[in-house]
Amino acid sequence: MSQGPPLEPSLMYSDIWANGPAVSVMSAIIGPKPRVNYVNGNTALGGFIGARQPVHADITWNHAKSPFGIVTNYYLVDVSAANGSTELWLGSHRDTSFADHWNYKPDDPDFKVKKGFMFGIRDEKFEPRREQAPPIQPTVKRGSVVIRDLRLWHAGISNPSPDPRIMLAFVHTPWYYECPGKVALPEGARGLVEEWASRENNPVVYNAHFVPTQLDHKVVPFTPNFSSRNKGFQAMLPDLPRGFVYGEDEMAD
Ligand SMILES: O=C(O)CCC(=O)C(=O)O
Ligand SMILES: [Fe+2]
Repeated sequence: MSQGPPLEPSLMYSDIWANGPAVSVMSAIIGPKPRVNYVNGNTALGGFIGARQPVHADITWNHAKSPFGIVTNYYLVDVSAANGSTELWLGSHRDTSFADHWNYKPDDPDFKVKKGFMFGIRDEKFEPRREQAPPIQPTVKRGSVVIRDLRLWHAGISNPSPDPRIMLAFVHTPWYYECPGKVALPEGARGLVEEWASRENNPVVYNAHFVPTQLDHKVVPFTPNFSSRNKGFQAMLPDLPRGFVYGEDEMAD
């Protein structure tokens, strides 16, 4: 289930929405005052065996080969392979590009066979990688955060335990990247957001779209646009097709 955290200011805890140590690490990688462009969560309901997502990165377009996006995953329950912790391909972000993705060549006959999932890493790419560094399913304590590069290959794995596995996800980009992704928040959260942006230690800036009502986190639209609008940044991207950007391109059928 794709379901974000409640958007009620009294439940928007600063140690998750603006976690100091996580922001400190991210600021060292992508620059000061990281921008938050996306807030969501993945709940793997219990009682499922054998199902999995294809290996993918949360990217569907031509991207840079240096760090430009960081995801923080906060765990609200203890996780391990026993309850479907995310499969992670450690190090895969260090030498990857859009050419590793299926939709780099959408007319590829192999890709057409895979209709039903549009995106993901090409099989011929992840098999050699497995020989070098096979994927892991981490064991993580409730209340911990896993920080990962947006380019990292990973996959959701079904949760065979009886209880839901709950993980929150926040996507951050550098200030100069000009990412259009906005987080819909209630007007009542403006004070919190301003405080996080202006605090002395580890400020973090929400690219927020404030609405004058309460917001039901269960029905906010899924808008994962992590692309850059900075023309200079775009000009240094690898010479590859543009790919698909959510909210800007039509989904192929
Ligand atoms: O829930 C998970 O473990 C991973 C989900 C995921 O990677 C996704 O939906 O893009
Ligand atoms: Fe993902």
